[in-house]
Amino acid sequence: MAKTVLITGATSGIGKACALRFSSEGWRVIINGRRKDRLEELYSLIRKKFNVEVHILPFDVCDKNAVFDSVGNLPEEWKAIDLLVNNAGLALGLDPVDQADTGDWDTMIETNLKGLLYVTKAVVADMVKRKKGHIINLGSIAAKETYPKGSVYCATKKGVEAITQGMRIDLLEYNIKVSLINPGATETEFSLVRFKGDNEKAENVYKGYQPLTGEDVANAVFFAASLPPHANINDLLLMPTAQASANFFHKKT
Ligand code: NDP
Ligand code: 8X3
Repeated sequence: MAKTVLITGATSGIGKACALRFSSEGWRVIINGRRKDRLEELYSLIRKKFNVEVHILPFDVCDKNAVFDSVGNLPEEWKAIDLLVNNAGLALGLDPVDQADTGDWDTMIETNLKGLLYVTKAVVADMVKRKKGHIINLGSIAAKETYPKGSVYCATKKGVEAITQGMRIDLLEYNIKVSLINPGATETEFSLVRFKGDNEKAENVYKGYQPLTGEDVANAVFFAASLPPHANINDLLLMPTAQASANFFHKKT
């Protein structure tokens, strides 16, 4: 029987690459995001390329009722989820605390922390019953090091790290694995979202060196999901070779 993965934030970047990677390996995939048109495109692409089962589950992870309704009302054949990839997330703005937009803070905290918690609670209930499952959370180098002008985004990822550790302890008795994958700079729509559509600023983030791709991160997520039942990746930091830490890059000028 093919395994089933639910991936949040599969309309772009790392989440989309995960959906393609898992489906290429024969997994059944449940794809989430707010942009339904993109989910429909991805649905068609996966069906055409890999001919595996796909289920579209559009919801905003911040909308508690939508999360619990969507997951609670999954069709019977999609209810048993083997793996949850908590990937939906974002940074908004790159500003010192005295100048940052409080609305940006709210959205990052709502999405990266509360959204991840709602989806986990909705999905884990069935894993607990079945005493089986795996949750992979997307952290970041930002969970390991706070960088200038990024305090709240970094705090949310530090929070994801703490939540991951807590979940691992709480879910231990139910045989549920909990992993954290922390990428460094990865070229996706992340910076375009952070800089609110400013293409030039977004492109500058990845100039002069080779960043990770969504596929690089999806490979790490798939590796974590592929270990035998007795082994778990607790915490993995995956960086571009040209990035030594949050702030040290070897860039060609
Ligand atoms: P993208 O912007 O390319 O993708 C983000 C995804 O999250 C989109 O599919 C978006 O879908 C989804 N998303 C955002 N908000 C919500 C929401 N409220 N409800 C549901 N889905 C949502 O960025 P990445 O692929 O780079 O980011 C994926 C994860 O990886 C994030 O958690 C990010 O913090 C983390 N990360 C990224 C790094 C990078 O350098 N790119 C490095 C380290 C970690 P939609 O808009 O359709 O809802
Ligand atoms: C995204 C990468 O370096 O902007 O988590 O925090 S970074």
